[in-house]
Amino acid sequence: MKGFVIVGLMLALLLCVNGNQAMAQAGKTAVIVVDVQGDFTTWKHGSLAVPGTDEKFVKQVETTTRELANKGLLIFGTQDWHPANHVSFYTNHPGKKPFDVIKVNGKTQVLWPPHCVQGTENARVLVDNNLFLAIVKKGTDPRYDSYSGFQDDGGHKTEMDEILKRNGVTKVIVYGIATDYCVKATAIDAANAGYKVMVIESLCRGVAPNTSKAAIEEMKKKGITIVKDYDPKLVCSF
Ligand code: VGL
Ligand code: ZN
Repeated sequence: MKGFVIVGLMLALLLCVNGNQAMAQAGKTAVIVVDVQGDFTTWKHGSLAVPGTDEKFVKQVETTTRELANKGLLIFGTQDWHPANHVSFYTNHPGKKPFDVIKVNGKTQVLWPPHCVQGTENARVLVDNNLFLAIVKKGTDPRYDSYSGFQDDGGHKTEMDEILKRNGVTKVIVYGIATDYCVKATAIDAANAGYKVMVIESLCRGVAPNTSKAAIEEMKKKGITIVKDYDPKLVCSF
């Protein structure tokens, strides 16, 4: 009896150390690193720099992502990738200022400084691109914003869900920029699509403290697990 227990524990440990795909529970765990791009960072003096996004933060994201990749988790990224005439840029709305909120076709739209313009230096993903199985681009339609890595405001889906399913993923760990916009939208869409979701708070940064706090609460209400820090044990039991 004791022997069985010990063997069982060792097997569980082995499976965990070996990363993905435990025995009975089918389904793998993936990571979605959200929009860690130059324009969202103070490090690269981005046009929409989010507080607390210095080089140290980005390196911390990269180090943890590499560790998770080494455990066998599948790593995905999202990349905000706007055409120059994108609806979310205040410069495309005469008379408007950055962070003004307007209605476009009945939808609320925050107007941002131009950012993550396709093929510009600060649209780059700053985390080692070789870590990613795929980087999913979003916000490519000039007419619609897309905080979520799964779909835009027009309801057009990215390839994210398809790729996750193709890889047998049932659980996702989400972190990146910004807590109150793209991290929130991506985590909630993942939960709505049926994935089990965990968000690592210390690997996220938000545009503003109040909206970030509200975002954490909203995600919790959706059944998303919020953890403060990355801890290998938490990932094992997830
Ligand atoms: C984002 C505002 C505009 C984000 C993207 O990545 O959170 N925020 N576009
Ligand atoms: Zn954007």
